[in-house]
Amino acid sequence: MAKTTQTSSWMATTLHLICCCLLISNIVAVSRDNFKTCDQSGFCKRHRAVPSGESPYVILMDSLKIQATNVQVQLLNTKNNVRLLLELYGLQENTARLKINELNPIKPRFEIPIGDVLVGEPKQQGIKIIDKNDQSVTFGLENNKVVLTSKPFRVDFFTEGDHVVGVNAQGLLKFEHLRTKPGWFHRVGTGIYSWFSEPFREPKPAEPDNQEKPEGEENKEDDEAEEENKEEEVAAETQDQQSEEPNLWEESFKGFADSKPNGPASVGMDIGFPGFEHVYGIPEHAESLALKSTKDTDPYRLFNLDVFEYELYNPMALYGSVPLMIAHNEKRTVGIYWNNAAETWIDIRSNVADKTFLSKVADLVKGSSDIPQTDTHWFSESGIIDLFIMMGPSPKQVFKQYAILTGTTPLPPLFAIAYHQCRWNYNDQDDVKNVDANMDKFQIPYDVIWLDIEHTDGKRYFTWEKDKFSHPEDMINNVASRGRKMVTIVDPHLKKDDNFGVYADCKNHDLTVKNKDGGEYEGWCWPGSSIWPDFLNPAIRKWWASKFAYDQYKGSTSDLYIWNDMNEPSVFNGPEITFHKDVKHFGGWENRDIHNLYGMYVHHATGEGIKLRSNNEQRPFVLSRAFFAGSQRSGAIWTGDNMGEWSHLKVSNPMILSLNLVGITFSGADIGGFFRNPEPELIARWYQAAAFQPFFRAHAHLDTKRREPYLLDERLMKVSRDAIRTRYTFLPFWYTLYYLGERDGGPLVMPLWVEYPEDKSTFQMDDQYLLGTSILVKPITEAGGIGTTVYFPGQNEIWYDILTQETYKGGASTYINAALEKIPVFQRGGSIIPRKMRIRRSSGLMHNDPFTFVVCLDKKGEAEGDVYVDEYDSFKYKSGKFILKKLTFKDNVFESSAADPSGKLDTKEWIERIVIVGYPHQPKAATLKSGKGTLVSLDTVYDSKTKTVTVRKPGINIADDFTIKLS
Ligand code: NBV
Repeated sequence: MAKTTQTSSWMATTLHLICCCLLISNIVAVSRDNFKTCDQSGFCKRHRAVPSGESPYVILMDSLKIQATNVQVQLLNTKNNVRLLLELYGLQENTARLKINELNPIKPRFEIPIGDVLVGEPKQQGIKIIDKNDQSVTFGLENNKVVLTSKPFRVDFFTEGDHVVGVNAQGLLKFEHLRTKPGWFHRVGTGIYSWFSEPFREPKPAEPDNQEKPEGEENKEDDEAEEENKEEEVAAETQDQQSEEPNLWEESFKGFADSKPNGPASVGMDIGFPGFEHVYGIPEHAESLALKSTKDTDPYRLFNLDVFEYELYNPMALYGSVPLMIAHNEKRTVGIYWNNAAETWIDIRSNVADKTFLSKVADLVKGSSDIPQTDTHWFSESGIIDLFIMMGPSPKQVFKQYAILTGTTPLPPLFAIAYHQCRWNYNDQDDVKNVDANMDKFQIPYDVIWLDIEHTDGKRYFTWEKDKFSHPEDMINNVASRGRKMVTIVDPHLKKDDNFGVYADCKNHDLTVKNKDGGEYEGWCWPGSSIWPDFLNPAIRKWWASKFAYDQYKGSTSDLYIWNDMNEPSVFNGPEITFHKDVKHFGGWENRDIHNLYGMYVHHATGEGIKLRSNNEQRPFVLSRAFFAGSQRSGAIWTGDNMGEWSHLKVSNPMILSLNLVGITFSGADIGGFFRNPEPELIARWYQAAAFQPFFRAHAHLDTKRREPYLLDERLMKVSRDAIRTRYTFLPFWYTLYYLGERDGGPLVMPLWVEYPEDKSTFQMDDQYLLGTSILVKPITEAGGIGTTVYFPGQNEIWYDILTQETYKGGASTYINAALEKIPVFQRGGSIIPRKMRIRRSSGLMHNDPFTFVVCLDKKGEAEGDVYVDEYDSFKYKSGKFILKKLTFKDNVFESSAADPSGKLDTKEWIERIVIVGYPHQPKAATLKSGKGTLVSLDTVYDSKTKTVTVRKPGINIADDFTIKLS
């Protein structure tokens, strides 16, 4: 046993060394052939080969059952006589749900448990029949119309009269029904299945019915019909299988066999967006924000994978998956969410982008009269079709509709949105002490220092390397004495070592993922031979959460938080560096069915652990690499192992925007790039960009040169430090955005079209973005950059440079000089932003600091904004311990009033100054009137060059309502 363990860690170390050597010699790029192309994936090939044209599916109108909020009807595949059940639900808030499953599956197909991705059973909403004939039936749902057409089968969604989504309009629906393996025991004759499929058979799903039947007769008719259906199905089945391709019952990739015990089980369908030229979403890909046609490439792939040195601008899968796509045009926005956790591919075609060169020339000459259209084709390896159609019609309504389904990002503790200093690895507790001291010496604020895998005892998570981290609690307490926190990494693979308590516990209680034969699944990862807890099982998630209790995780304290890496999961010796698809999870499901959920469950269970250890008093902070729809509820994610290259800084913008569009708002990229030694200028420019992205962390590979910001030359150190300090001055603004994000959903950083939906020139823009609705950012992402052209959106807007207060007119582009010291960031006229201008070592030391409100006036001389305040780390805001103020400036009066009177908080925070930019003259007086009714005269300073009035020391507590009148 001991020998095996030693050999395994030796192998893991060797593997690691090989990677590192290749890395140092700079000869590694993504090892493409580790990952499947569509051609190497049986179901991908089969779905791509479905010819468009008349669908073999027809609706059996006789089977239509209409209820108050939904309809059910059977679909018949006229080629093989297999029947499907279609359910269409009207949901609240302009949303519809279309579910397609087998009518009589020989065993249940996987559906994601309610509560795991969907926050609950979606609330249904009444639908009414508008029209019905032999061929079609039309329903009304709020301002929308849904038309089900029988032959060939298609479903069309109209909103306010416009056709916005067409389902199966191209006839690509393909539903591989579960079947018994043909061969020796293949069933013959009528209705008897082979012995080996029998043990798996589960009770059939209840038949939907709204018609009463005489007692005793209820099931008879159905049973007979069912039996008949089966006979037809079965007769067609053999023929069906023969006409299909090989690899239905087993497949292999690079020598890895996939036993596919259930045979083919994939589902796929086309979804078209008439009138839409642009679609967005479906992260994670290192790709532009506006998705591209996949005519000449593989489809976009969603399959959580650990991709070493990923390539840019291609559809390959990465660490996480969110099957949400958003289509937008000048008039409206729609979203579709494909609720399926299996490997999924999405093809995109556009009648605009896919035009030939000649027809593009002809369009230029004659002008094009074509209505743009984007057609997409989705297919997943197993599960069912469960499609949500969110009909907006505005971008913000789509975000809300999706937030109702899958939830929002909970407000993080304040430290979590400040600056994080990470590296693989801080070597020992002295190293931690030195970095901490140097940050102070160079007056660079930071909140969290991180420890990567080397801090553990032989990659046994929850333990400490005894010599290097002999006194973890002292180390954490020392850091915490300056208001800071620490994070340690806890990966989901557990070293196979009976002396390692967490492993032993997992093994003894039989909590691991199983291989196809039911034994413990074993694979290779950092610790050598490892096992993986089966996070699909809610009880195992609880067990995992309990491991974060202070008496279990020895050396941890309430100032220690967690990082989950490798949770796709990464398995060094697995196919595509992950689990075999036929490994077994809780409930008998294969990894094939649930793959994209695993990482989300790890993330979630870890967060629960942090809550549990504090009796639900402490807000958790957990960073995860893998994610799925709904992961936003568990906290932060990052874009994985990027590179220290300018191109990776550039792509971080669209990647984070894409994540934000699909609700994963708390996201960021490794500052500096994880692999390679970035040039110092790149590091500084990366700090500037990341200071305006939601998750703000520097990180670097083990073999890179040290690059803490204080190690840069003086000029670049100052540039980086200024960027970090700027982030700290904006923390109250970020914090307010996060709060509103938890309440309302929607992105924190967003493409310009979200706020200016009619402005076509923004539809493909992803190198500049908005932070909330008030800040416009255009990071410099080019080596030697000295400026950039910024597009200022909004015909009627004025934009103010946040440093110089220079103004720029909306609806035009302007070249902005941006030497190294400058971050092109602008505040919108008409907005008020809360900031704290006293720079300290950490945000923890800023809790009681006073506010500055920056008011930028619009053309009418008005502005508005919000400020949110609470205890910054507890859950008490949920029971009313908070302050939310509406801030306005109008008719020369600044006003702060309670925006949510249910909130109350005692705080020392007060208002230090109000800066009003764009004010035409020096006011004669500024008079403060607070709730007590007393009038106090305040000092003002006017800068005529920048047209800025600074109202000095209102001195009033942030909790109080007040006005300040300028005259
Ligand atoms: O734990 C080591 C690294 C980590 O630093 C990085 O951030 C992760 O994305 N981890 C991947 C494993 C090794 C990568 C080569």
